[in-house]
Amino acid sequence: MSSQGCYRRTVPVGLRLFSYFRSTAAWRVRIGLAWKGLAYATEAIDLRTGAQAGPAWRSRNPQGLVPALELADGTLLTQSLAILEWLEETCPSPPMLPGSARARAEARSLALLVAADIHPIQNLRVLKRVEALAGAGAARAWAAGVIAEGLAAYEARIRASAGPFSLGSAPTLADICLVPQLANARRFGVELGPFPRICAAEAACAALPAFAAARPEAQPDFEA
Ligand SMILES: N[C@@H](CCC(=O)N[C@@H](CS)C(=O)NCC(=O)O)C(=O)O
Repeated sequence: MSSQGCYRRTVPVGLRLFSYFRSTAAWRVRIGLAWKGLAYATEAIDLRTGAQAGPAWRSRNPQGLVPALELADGTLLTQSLAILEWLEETCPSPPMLPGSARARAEARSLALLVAADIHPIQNLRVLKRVEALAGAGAARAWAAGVIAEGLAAYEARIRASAGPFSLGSAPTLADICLVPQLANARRFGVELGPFPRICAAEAACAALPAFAAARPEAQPDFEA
């Protein structure tokens, strides 16, 4: 874990993260920022009130989603994985990606398993549509089902790799996507017993200050 980060070396001052404490995509970016030791301001977009869909936020991000990271020059970066890759390129140390091209592909593949194949089909707007079509119970069952199916694949992918993290002795982009997704798994009642390697990776991450700082409970907009 970086104690000094590279804030003064390569990244301009004035980073502002548009976030929501419970957003798992924003949580990924919060881990990345903390991992790099970067200071930033938080601007909350309250998903419970629908602020993400209002004209004020959509005029900044037409997708109506969080997170977004505003740079000092006013540029707004969107999409959590794009933001994390920007952080990695502009602030390479400490790394979020492994040293070899093959290992980087594995880390990105696991990150995408979560961020592209699990999360988008259980996010708020999708669950609202499932609920409108089939009721609240169906939305919860839908979320639990797609998360459990995705985590089963993730568990199988990392079972043979040395721990304690998803891909060995250091956390990567894969863990940065995995940890927030597990909060959603618990929220929707997914049984995590069948995923011992995933739980071990989560426990290893929880011991790191960057992961602790990014938890929803540690955010300025947190509400129980
Ligand atoms: N692919 C996007 C996903 C962003 C996303 O779905 N964000 C959720 C919160 S985790 C959101 O803003 N949901 C609002 C909605 O669905 O209306 C990313 O990785 O940044």
